[in-house]
Amino acid sequence: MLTLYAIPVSLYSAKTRIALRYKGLTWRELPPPGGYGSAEYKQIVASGNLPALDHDGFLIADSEAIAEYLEDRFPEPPLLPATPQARARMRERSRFHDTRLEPALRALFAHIAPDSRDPGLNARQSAAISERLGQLGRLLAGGPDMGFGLGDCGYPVTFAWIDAMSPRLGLDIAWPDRVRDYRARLADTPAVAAELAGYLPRLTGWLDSTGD
Ligand SMILES: N[C@@H](CCC(=O)N[C@@H](CS)C(=O)NCC(=O)O)C(=O)O
Repeated sequence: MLTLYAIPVSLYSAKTRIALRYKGLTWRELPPPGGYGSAEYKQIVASGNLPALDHDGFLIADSEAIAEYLEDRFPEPPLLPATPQARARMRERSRFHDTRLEPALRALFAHIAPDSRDPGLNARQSAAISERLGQLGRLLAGGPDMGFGLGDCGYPVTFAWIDAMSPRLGLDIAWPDRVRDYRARLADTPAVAAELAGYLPRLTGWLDSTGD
């Protein structure tokens, strides 16, 4: 049995659900025992991070480690291409999301509520996110083109966050044409469409609950 520890608006949990959906897997989802950040959950997952996956008693945390594990255990349909170079490129795309684009967005998370907004930070992160999107456009030009892969799972969720936060924080984001095209292609992927259909209302509901 696959059990995913997740909370409703967790960005990386949504990324992992896209991989699970793409693989056609079924799973049950539980909130972290004891609550988010609890000592009880840290007894299960040392880092206390979400998401974490329990597969028949084997527990693994971190969305990248989980996706690679799913690829090893459930190879069809593949999330990685066949050649070493194309696999490396797909992993590069994934790491770019987790270590470059998403952190530029995450820097705003503590400043979403109206009374904690910081116009200077919003301007700086608008520039940082736009720069990362420009870099992503250039990365995409180098392939790989396998329809959908491991490196694509995080982007639809982060793009949705950028959209949802832009009007609230007055972000000014430059979307390169190549990234717009990529985004549209991802949105047509059934696993992405299914995840976003449930995720977007939760995301906007949560943002509204912060006071907007
Ligand atoms: N690199 C990690 C990042 C996961 C992450 O940042 N998760 C957030 C929730 S979306 C979290 O657990 N934050 C609390 C913490 O880092 O202690 C992954 O890919 O799983």
